[in-house]
Amino acid sequence: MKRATSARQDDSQTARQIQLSKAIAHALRHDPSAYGLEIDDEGWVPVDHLLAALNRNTRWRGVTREELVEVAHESPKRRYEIHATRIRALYGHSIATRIRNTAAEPPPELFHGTARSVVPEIELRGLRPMRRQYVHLSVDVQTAVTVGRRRDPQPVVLRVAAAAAHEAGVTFLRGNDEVWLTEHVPPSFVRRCSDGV
Ligand code: HQG
Repeated sequence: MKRATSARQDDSQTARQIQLSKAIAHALRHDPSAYGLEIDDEGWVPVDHLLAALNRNTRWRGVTREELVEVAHESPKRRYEIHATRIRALYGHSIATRIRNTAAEPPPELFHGTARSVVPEIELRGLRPMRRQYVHLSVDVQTAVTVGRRRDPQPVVLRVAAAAAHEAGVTFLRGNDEVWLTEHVPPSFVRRCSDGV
């Protein structure tokens, strides 16, 4: 298999690294202003500002730049990107300002793992971003299962006809190598996956 599941990879981080990654995600995806951070329209903030913001919190007072950079670089799901002096989250945002990601041609099919309870609503209205800026889609079934297990021990995996949707005018944005983003997938492009789940 190409890679271990994300959940398994997460186990390779220490508890402290996981908590620090959660704090970084909270700052960069959900509530930058609570950390005194100003995020630009591509989601970037200076690493120094993020470090200073974390250091202001008693829990993260001792965090060094090296530790922060290591957590960001070694994030098993490639959640973050560091370029020169700046850092950003690659997906997952819920802040009001829309983050600009790169539009690209998606693979023919993408997958979405979710709870059994919401499937009828998705079949009716399509995939919606809910509390985030975008719908998050996985490149393979196994990753979608892992994502879905966050919500349901027996998740449903939905197959998205991404190429057909793209041809019909739906815009797809690249999050990272495993995650694609889009604003809405109409129900006609969503089907339950029968294989492997
Ligand atoms: C569901 C994690 C009702 C959708 C993961 C999902 C991912 C609908 C939930 C990333 C719906 C939103 C994102 C509709 C969608 N009616 N429910 N019409 N359309 N939903 O957490 O995709 O570890 O915002 O199925 O691994 O679960 O944080 O999205 O169950 O990559 O890096 O509404 O977050 O990554 O839940 O997860 P979420 P998601 P990190």
